[in-house]
Amino acid sequence: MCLAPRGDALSHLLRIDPEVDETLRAGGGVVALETTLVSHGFPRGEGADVALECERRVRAAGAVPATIGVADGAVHVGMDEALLIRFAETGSKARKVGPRDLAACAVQAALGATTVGGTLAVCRLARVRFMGTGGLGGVHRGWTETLDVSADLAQLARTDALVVASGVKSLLDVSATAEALEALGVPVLGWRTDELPLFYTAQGGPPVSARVESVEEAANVARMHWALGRDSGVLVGRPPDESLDVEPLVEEALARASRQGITGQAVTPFVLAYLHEASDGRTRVLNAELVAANAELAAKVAVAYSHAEVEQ
Ligand code: PSU
Ligand code: MN
Repeated sequence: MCLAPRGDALSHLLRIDPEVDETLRAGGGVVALETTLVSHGFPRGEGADVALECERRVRAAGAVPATIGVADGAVHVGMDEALLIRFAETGSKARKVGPRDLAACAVQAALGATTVGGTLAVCRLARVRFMGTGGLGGVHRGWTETLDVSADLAQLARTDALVVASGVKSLLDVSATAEALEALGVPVLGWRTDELPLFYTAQGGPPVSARVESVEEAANVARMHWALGRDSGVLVGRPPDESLDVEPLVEEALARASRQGITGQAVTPFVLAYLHEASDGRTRVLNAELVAANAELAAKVAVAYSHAEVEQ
C-alpha cells in the first residue's frame, strides 16, 4: 500500500473530514461512498436523497460515511450536505472522474464525481478499507471491438479495500467481467449466494469464488487476504432483495444506443434512463434501494473488521 505522505502538499489537496480522520486513526469503521452515482446515476437532483440515505444507513450500522469527490481544487474524503447537494444538482454536468482524471480535475478546480475506480484510488491514499456502491464497472459487451473495460477493475486490483456491490452494471458482459476479476486475482465473495448478482436480478450470474454467510466471515476473509500479502481489493456481491428481469430491456436500450451513435461514457446514463422509462420507474426505485442496502452491509463488515482488530 502506498503510504500517503502527510506533508503539506498532500494535506491541502486531500481534505479528510475531521470525524473521518479521527475514526480512521482510532481504527473504527469508515465506509467510502462514490459520487458518480449521485451526479450521473440518478436524474438531476435525486442523487442527493440516495446519498443521504446511504450516509444514514452507514451511521445506523455504527460506522462513519466518507463520501468522496473532487471540488474546489481538493479531493474530499467525507463531505457536508451542501457539497453533496452540489454534486446532485450539477448532475451530468459534473465531470465523471476515474483514477486517471483525479489530478486534472483537482488542478482545473472542476466538480468531479468519482467512479468506483476514482473513489478506490482515493481510498488507497486515505487508507479507507471499505466501500459501498450499486454496481461495479467492468468489461462492456462488444469489448473485443472496442476494448471498453472500466478502470474500476484495474483500480480494484491494486487497492486493498472491500467493496460491496450488487455485482457489475447490468449492461456489461458479466461473464467476461467475472473472468477479468479472476485474472486480476480479486476475490469475489457472494453474500449468502453462490452466484454473482446481476444488479437488478439475484440469480443467473457466474459463480463467485467463495460464499460468505456473515459479516464476520466477510471481514475475516478480507483480513486473511491482506495478511497473506494480497494487496488487491475484495468484491462482495450482495443480491437485490427483489429481482427485476430487465435483460430484454437492456438489449433494447443497447441496440437503440448503437443506432443513435451513442458510445463510451454516454452509454450508461442512456441505458439507465431507458430502463427507468420502460419499467415505469421500478429500476430507479430498486437501484436506490440496493445502493443504500450495500452501503449498510459495507458498514456492518467495517464494524466487524474493527472489532476483531481490537480483540487481537
Ligand atoms: N452502475 C450504475 N450506474 C452508474 C455506475 C455504475 O448502475 O452510474 C458508475 C459507477 O460509478 C462505476 C462507473 O464506477 O459507472 C463505471 O463507469 P465506466 O464504465 O465508464 O468506467
Ligand atoms: Mn468505459
